[in-house]
Amino acid sequence: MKSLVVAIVALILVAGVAYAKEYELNKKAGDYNVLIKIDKNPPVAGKNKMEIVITDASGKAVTDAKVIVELSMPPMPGMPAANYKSNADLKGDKYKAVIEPSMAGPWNLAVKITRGGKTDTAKLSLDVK
Ligand SMILES: [Cu+2]
Repeated sequence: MKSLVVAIVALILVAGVAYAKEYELNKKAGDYNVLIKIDKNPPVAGKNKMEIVITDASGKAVTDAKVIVELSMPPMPGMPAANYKSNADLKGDKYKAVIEPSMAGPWNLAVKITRGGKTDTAKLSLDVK
């Protein structure tokens, strides 16, 4: 009986972790390490909440940068190129933004970090469902 309870608890934990799994990716932008999290995995057409944690070469959180998120899709048959830009706002030591891809498909995401007059960019591609 005890082992059954343990097995059920383990199952619930595994299911919980699988359910809570968000999109997460580490990227480099110049000397910065950029941790990108999206609340939906895979990201979806429509609203997705994004969280960005920027750390410098020494691992210290960067909180004095201007961060812009650019989302783009190259033109395709029946659709002109799409480009969206939004500011990521600092909350605590995280930058938060909402991205809204207008359709499913491959999107390019650029996180532009401007600090001390210099801009570094982390780029990634998103497979939006
Ligand atoms: Cu398209």
